This record gives sequence, structure tokens and C-alpha cells, in this order.
Amino acid sequence: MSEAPPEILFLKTMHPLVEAAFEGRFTVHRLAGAADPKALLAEVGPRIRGLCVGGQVDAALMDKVPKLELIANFGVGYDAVDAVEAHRRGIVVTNTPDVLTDEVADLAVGLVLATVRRLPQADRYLREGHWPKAPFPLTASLRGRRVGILGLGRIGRAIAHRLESFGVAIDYHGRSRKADVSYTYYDSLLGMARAVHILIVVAPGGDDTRGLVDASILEALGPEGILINVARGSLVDEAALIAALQAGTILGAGLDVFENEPHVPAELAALDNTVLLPHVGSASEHTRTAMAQLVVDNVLSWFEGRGPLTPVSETPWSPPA
Ligand code: 8YV
Repeated sequence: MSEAPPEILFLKTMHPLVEAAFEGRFTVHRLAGAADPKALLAEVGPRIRGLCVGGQVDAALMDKVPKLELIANFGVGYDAVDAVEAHRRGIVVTNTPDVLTDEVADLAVGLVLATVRRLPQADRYLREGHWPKAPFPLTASLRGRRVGILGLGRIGRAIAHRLESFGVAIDYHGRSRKADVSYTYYDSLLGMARAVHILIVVAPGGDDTRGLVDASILEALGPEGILINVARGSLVDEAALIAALQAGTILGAGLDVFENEPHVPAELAALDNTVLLPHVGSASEHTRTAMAQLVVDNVLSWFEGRGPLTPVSETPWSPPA
């Protein structure tokens, strides 16, 4: 008799490509939409060997899936997964790097332009019929500006590469200086914030970076300063940002991510100097399909005994000797 297929639990609704690829290969259970998710977890948890996730996976959840081998995260950022705890338990975590780099970088540049040149505001101005009465007020510009990138990882580099062609000066801050770039490195975020006009946040979320962009950084960015965040809401002190935008401490903000998604503070939405997006950095058909394919490839590779394709740094994988 052939072995029963491995049982996999989806913690959130997965892309249809994942559903289709697993059909007949795995027994899939779905927590999202279950009538009683707690009861489902209690029933199937002891048999689950793989999790497909986007969202929180902590020790308490891992306790409920004692045979877990693999956590496949749909997304490059896995700050919601306790990967250190997973490693301690011998569980491998994978994410979806590279396949979304260009898409998120495109979006970031779009958000920079939209925020600096007030494109959504200009669109609203036209639709609301103001144009015949007076031209749209002049805006800030990218000309002569310095851009600071917080987090020169894969996506940060792709953003910098695109912005080079806009003729802006590029600075960066992160844990270490990169030997292979000519951009100016700052070992302090405060120092960089003082030097630049536009600060782009693209570093990983999690405890190490929580609240990095606080009132002092916004103050240093100054009244012509613009904050762009395409990383995680947790990196920015949202209350301090709202206060800075209201007081004119900085000029504006373009945000694709928020502290408590999908809930966005009414104060941010009420402001005219914000451009707000519902976390759409990677959200194109093309790129979400590529991300889904990488989730599938990781899970198949693991359960076919070939190891994970894109394990995260906390759970490095080397094939058994
Ligand atoms: C999300 C993202 O994964 O990759 C990331 O880290 O933030 C996004 O691409 C997306 O929201 C998936 O649901």
C-alpha cells in the first residue's frame, strides 16, 4: 500500500496556483474560512508536516503541530514567523526572495514620484472640477534631492538602481557598509536623515528594527522631508509620524505598509500630505504567481527529499552528508 500523502495546513487563503499544484499530492487543510479554526487545528495539528503561511507563527502554534517539518512563507518578509524558535525545533522556514524584488522596487519608485509630485492629489483635483478655476499648486521635486535608503538589501538595491537614472544622489544606512556600491554609507540613521530629503524604508521588520523611524528621525528629515515606507509598518513610530505630518515637521509620506494592517489610522487618511496604499508592493498577477510558484517549489522539493530551495538565514540547510 502506498504511503498517505503528507498533510499540509494553509494558515491563510493561498494563491490558486498553490491549491492546484497540491491537488492529489498532499492532504490540504485550510484554517481560513474554517467554521471552527481552533477545533480544526486541534484535530489535524498532530498530523501536519507542512505549513503554508502569511502571518504569525509563534511557539504556541508550533506546539500544536508537533510533527511540523517546514514552514513555507508566502512573501519575502517573514518577521511574523519565529524563525529562531523554528530552528530550535528543527523546523525549516522558507520565504520567497528575488521573485518580487523588481515589482516592489517599481512600486517604491512609483510611490516616491506620487508623493513628491502629489499625483493622487492632482488626480483628485481634476476629478473634483477645480482645474478650470485655478491650476494645481506647484509641488516639490526630485531635482537636486538626496535619497536615503534604510536597508540596502535586494529590494533596496533595486530601488537605488532605478533612482540612479532619475539623477538623485543616493545614500544608505544599514548594519554594514557594502563593498560593491558607490553610494554614501551612514553608520547612523540619524546622520543619514539629517543629510537626505527623501527617506525610503525597505529594511526587514521584526524586533531588531521596531520603531527605528521615530520622532527624532522625522525631525532630522526636516520640513522638506518625505518618508516612504514599503517594508513593514513596525519600523515607523506611526503616532510620531502622524504628529510630524500634522505639524509640518516633514512635508509628506508615501506608505504601502502600516502598524496594524489592514487598519489605517483615520488621522493618516485625513491628511492631504499622505499617499496611502493597501500593501500592494508585490501585488501584481505576474509577481504573486511567481511567489506562489516558489512556495510550491519549496514544499515539493522538501517533501521529495531534496531540501528547501530558499531557506531563511535562521534555518540554513545543508543536505545530509
Ligand atoms: C506580502 C510582502 O508577502 O513579501 C513580503 O514581505 O510584504 C508582501 O509581498 C504579501 O502581502 C503576501 O500576502
